[in-house]
Amino acid sequence: MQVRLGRGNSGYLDQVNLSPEFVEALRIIVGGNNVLTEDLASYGTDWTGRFIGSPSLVVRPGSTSEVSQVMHLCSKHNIAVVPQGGNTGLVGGTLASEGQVIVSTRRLNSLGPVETASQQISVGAGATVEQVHEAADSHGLRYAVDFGARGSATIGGTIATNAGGINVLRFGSTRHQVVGIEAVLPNGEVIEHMAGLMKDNTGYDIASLLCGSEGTLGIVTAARLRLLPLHTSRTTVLLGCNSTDEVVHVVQGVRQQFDSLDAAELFYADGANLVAEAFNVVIPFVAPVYLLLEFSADVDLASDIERHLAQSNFAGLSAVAQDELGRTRLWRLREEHTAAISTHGVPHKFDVTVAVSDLPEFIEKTRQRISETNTDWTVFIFGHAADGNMHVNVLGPSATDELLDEVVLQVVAEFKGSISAEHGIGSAKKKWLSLSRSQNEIALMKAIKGAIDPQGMMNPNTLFAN
Ligand code: FAD
Ligand code: 2HG
Ligand code: ZN
Repeated sequence: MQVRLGRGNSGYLDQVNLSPEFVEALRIIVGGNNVLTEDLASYGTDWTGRFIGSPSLVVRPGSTSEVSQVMHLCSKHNIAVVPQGGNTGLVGGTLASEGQVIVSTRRLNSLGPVETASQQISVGAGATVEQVHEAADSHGLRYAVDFGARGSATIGGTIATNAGGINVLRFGSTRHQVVGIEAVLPNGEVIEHMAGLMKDNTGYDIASLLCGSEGTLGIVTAARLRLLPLHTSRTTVLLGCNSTDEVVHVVQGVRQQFDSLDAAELFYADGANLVAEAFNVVIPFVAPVYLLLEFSADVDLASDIERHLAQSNFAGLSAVAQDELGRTRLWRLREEHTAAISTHGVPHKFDVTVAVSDLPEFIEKTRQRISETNTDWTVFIFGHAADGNMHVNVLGPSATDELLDEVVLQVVAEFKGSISAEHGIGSAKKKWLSLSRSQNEIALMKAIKGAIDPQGMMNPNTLFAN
């Protein structure tokens, strides 16, 4: 059973039957081919298949001006709007009810020139993360945000979720890469602040406010992004560890020793085996816990890393890759977890953070509480070890089950962690927002939302439970 949305819960904004005049006015703005009223399943269902909405219409504007006109029209007709980029989000953040309109940003996919002097690029919100990587790479530069859904996730979506990924420990999350923003407010007004000045203390930081706003404040239409020098040498190391304690110990040592550490990813034998079976990926050696480390620098670091591990008494097995093929082979073991789990059913997903030093105890307690709740459920844990950000995936409970969510998120609260490290609150976790944010904070967020979106028309099923 999936979580299905029928009639919306945003009050007077839901008009289950969109008027022919409204639909015709949209067609005039974006062209008839870009107003879809049938076969909306790929827009209406989330990546996991757990959240199924029932949008009445999808509109695909091709420019900022078209987005502005669409928003003005929706506001005039009191129609709720759900922004959507690549639809790779994992928390039901693009779930639209009947009578609501999905604004797809995928046609806003322009890529400006890579500006090597400023090391910046301006891109449309619909450009994918991978397109930005390719553009930067061709100029000896690099875009710091990276993760498995790079081929489909859009820059607008990554800004709206403040996406994290594998390189946060070295370069920060999406928020830290955004140096300029263009967005359309619910009433159709355009906000543009794209100069990309490195120093600019002229009042509130609107770009930062939109980072993590999950489509509840407006539609990001373009962004200016910081790029970084691309190092000449990359070294990827897979370590076989005996315990989560050992992983934490190795990560701490490596971080202290190497400022060239880009990524430190943890996964267990059960997840590695699942990936190996699902996608025919070779596991180089058997271990209870794996730690995947990646370093980039302008010198070859392989022997330094080997020396460091020997000096810190690391006694497990390891595999090293410095070429693209070898690197990809090792990374698949980690990155294909999400897809491999989905081949066995529709999971419940949690993306949580606790203090890195608490990881061993947190993981043990989470597994214990879940098995006390239901011994038939299967649990996979993996994630970004240096950030204390674990992904807990559970197969077994029905999509609408809330007991599991309650159990896992309460453990997170006991550890004073965050119930969303990187995917956002969406519709999946809005009921539990108060576990991570105080009543005063939630009231302030609602006041900001009310000031920018007084009609409550932006993504009404996301972030706030009421
Ligand atoms: P969508 O899914 O379309 O939308 C996500 C949210 O952003 C929704 O609330 C939507 O309303 C809003 N939104 C989208 N575009 C706009 C816009 N232009 N303006 C305003 N609001 C907008 N996430 C991570 O953080 N780290 C990871 O490591 C990671 N790995 C992943 C691996 C896989 C295999 C998959 C499937 C997903 C992964 N994700 C990860 C989750 C997902 O890719 C990110 O949340 C991503 O940022 C979503 O981008 P999108 O374009 O698909 O957004
Ligand atoms: C990752 O780190 C993503 O691979 C997805 O954030 C996590 O599938 C998940 O739960
Ligand atoms: Zn992640």
